[in-house]
Amino acid sequence: MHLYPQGVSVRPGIGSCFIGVTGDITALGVGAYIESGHRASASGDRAFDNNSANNWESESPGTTASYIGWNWSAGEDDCRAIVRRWSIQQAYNASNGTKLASTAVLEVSDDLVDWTVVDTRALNTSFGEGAGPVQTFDVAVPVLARAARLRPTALTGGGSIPVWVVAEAQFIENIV
Ligand SMILES: [Ca+2]
Ligand SMILES: [Ca+2]
Repeated sequence: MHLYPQGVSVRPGIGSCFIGVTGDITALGVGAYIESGHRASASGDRAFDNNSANNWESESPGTTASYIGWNWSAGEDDCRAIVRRWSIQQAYNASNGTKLASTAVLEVSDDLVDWTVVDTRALNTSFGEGAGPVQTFDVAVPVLARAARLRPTALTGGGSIPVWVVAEAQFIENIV
């Protein structure tokens, strides 16, 4: 007979990584970034380099299929994570030199083919030059998965074709 101590958190699922990590679980040496594409000199690593002074910029033109994310099962890694919280900094729909509002969708996947929407948030784009605020959101019903990504629900543009710009993205496992 085994007795289990009270108050010990038992995670659902098998192969969950980052147990006990309450912060950012991107760029911890496990997995790799994923992206739909990028403009020249604005590759996906820029969304995860903890430097808000540089940005990932989607392929041009960007679409609602444009995304930036993280795969915890890339290469020889085989991890799954529960993204309970995520943050984004300085994300906007860029068009013709203007920062337009955007809405981000958080999706997770176990096979990087079928994606499930787990959160949708309108982003604050009312900032001027320089780094915008870090916006952090909780996921109401977190799902264990191998990968997570963020993409815009719409991209609009005036005089030039739109791109989606993200200075920093973080996927956070929070057991609190
Ligand atoms: Ca980070
Ligand atoms: Ca950056």
